[in-house]
This record gives sequence, structure tokens and C-alpha cells, in this order.
Amino acid sequence: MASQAPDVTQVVAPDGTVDGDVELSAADVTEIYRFQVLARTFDEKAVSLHRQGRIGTYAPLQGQEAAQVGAAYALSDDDYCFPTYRDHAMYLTRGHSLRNVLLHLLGAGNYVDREDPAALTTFPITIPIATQLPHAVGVGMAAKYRGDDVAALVSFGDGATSEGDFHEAMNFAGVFETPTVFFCQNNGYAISVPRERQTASATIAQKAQAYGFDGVRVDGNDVFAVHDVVSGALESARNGGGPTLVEAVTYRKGAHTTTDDPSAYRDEDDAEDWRLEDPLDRARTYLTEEFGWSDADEAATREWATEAVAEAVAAAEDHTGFEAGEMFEQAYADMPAHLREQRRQLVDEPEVER
Ligand SMILES: Cc1ncc(C[n+]2csc(CCOP(=O)(O)OP(=O)(O)O)c2C)c(N)n1
Repeated sequence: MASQAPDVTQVVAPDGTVDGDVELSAADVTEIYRFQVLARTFDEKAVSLHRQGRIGTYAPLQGQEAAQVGAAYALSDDDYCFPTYRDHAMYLTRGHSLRNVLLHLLGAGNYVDREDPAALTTFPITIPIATQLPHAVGVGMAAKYRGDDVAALVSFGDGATSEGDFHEAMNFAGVFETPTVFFCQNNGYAISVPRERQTASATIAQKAQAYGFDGVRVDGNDVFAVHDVVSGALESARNGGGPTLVEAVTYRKGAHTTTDDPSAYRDEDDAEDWRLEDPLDRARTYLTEEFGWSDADEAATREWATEAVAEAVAAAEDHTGFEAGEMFEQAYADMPAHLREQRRQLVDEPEVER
């Protein structure tokens, strides 16, 4: 395999040159590309829906499609997945409906459909940064106790590595050799804080060394490299090899969220360089050269994605009747007294003046 930099694994270069093996069938390669197109189409629509005041604040994923799809596609159905608030493409790749992803952005409390098998192994997003890491380690530890042949992948950003939860989760995973893949999407920024101001470590991956396991870097805009590296880490975790930290080097092309303006803190020339590394262009070049992907195939895929997103928007906006009480569900088996009291005031006795 070639490298983007000496220590960054790359299989397909930005110009489509293949330097390594893509151990995926034509059907898999096509599906991976379709998920990326679907993710981008969804993302563009979501940004526009926010501008029209039809959904709440949205965290764009543009530029990170390869990282998210490549990692999620490597998971088996039984593996666990802990995405972040930006990982809409992970949800899609894991089989969640676009409608349910949108329902969350419309304010639904219980957007995860508990009847849906995909929902049982893919956890809801957590907004407090890095809190999903100990959850993933705990789920992996439980699976290990039960003797289940599964791994848990947890996704987070470069900013999350400054949180205590990151270090606690990494330490626990290292000591107890939990079947965890720590998947860091290093997209260059944590809101306005550049990666260089986040940590003095030369790489995010090297932090794994302090906890006694491997950390590897992969070109996060190369979906095939991400898939390959994450597949290997998952396999090792399932086979008792313990945790791995994977640093996917990528770039957040858009704003942090739809309420942010990156031109206030980011060098747009730098942003332009990263735009040339577009993950979709790269996968498409590969598809064209290896499998004769045609303009007609491309047009049909774009049309399919546009229709799927339009249908999901209509289905989500059709869903009315959000109940205020939903926000109290699914967090605690035994609800603490202060939340019972809040629910009483909001749901059971809203007419009582206080
Ligand atoms: C514990 C906590 N502190 C602060 C915030 C506010 N906050 C939201 S997103 C964010 C930046 C996270 O950056 P990173 O982990 O790199 O992920 P990215 O947003 O780039 O995907 C911060 C500080 C939060 N949500 N939770």
C-alpha cells in the first residue's frame, strides 16, 4: 500500500491510481459509492432545509463521506456502532432510514425505531463530546464477558481526544483488552480550534501507544483504505486482539454546523486544497477505471439519491405529533426523582400554574 504521507495508509490515490489491493467485489464497490452519493445528497438537502427553517441545527458531513461509509461498511451486522452528531452517513450505511435520521433533526425524541434490527446495534448520537467512548468500551466489555464474537466501533473527532472520557476509555480498553475500535475522524478542526492547537502530539494515532495498543493512520478520503484498515482492526478485536485506534485524516469541507461561519477562522486556500481531495471523485475515478462506470450510471445514481432523499423528507415532515414526554424516555430504567418531577410538570399537569 502507498501512503499519502509516510505513515498514512492509502490504497487509491486522488488521481485514481491504485497502489494496493481493493479486496471488495464490484457489487460492494458500487454499493459503497452509492452510500457516499446518498450521504452527500442528504447532506446538501439538510443544509438547505435548515436555511429554510424546516429543521434544527445541522452538522454537515461533506468531505467525510469516505471515512464514515468506509468504516461503517466494515462492520458486521452484529457489531456495535457508536456514531457522532456528524455521522449521518454511518447511520445510512448501517441501514437506518433517512426518514429516521431526519426525524431527529425535526425534534423527535424517539427517532430510533426499536423494532428495527439496525437500531439495536447502532447507538443514538451523544452531543456531549466523547461521552460515547466509555459507552462503547463498556458494551465491548459486556460482549467479551458473554463470549460474543463481536466488536464495537466508536466514532469521534480530533477535538474529542482532549476530553477525559477519551483517556479513560482508552486506558480501560488497553488494560482489559476490550474489542473496541476507536475511530477518530481528524477533520482538521474542533469548531474553530485547529488540530495543531488541540494537541502537541505529532499524530492522534500515536496516543494509543500510551495505553498499550496500536494506533494507525489512514487516508480518510480514500474509502477503500478506510474500509481495509477498519476491517483489519475489527477482525483483530473480534479475535481477542484487543483495541485499535484508527486516525482517519480527512477534512470538514463545510461549516461546523449550520450556525457557524468557518471563513472567520479558517484559511480558505487550505480549504481549497482539501476540496481537491474529494472522496467521491476519487471513488468514482476508481469505479470508472476498474469497472467501466459510465456517465449514465452516474446520472442514474444521482437521480436515485435525489429521489430517496425527497421521499425521506416528505415522510419525515408527514410525521407530526411529537410528544414532549418522549424526551424523558430511553435514558433511565428507573427515572431519578428530579426527572419524574419535571415530567409531571410538563406532561401530566401542564395546566398547573407554578
Ligand atoms: C463536553 C462538551 N464540551 C463542549 C461541547 C461543545 N462542542 C460541540 S462540538 C465541539 C467540537 C468537537 O470537535 P471534534 O471532536 O473535533 O468533532 P467535529 O465536530 O469536528 O466532528 C464542541 C467543543 C460539547 N458538545 N460537549
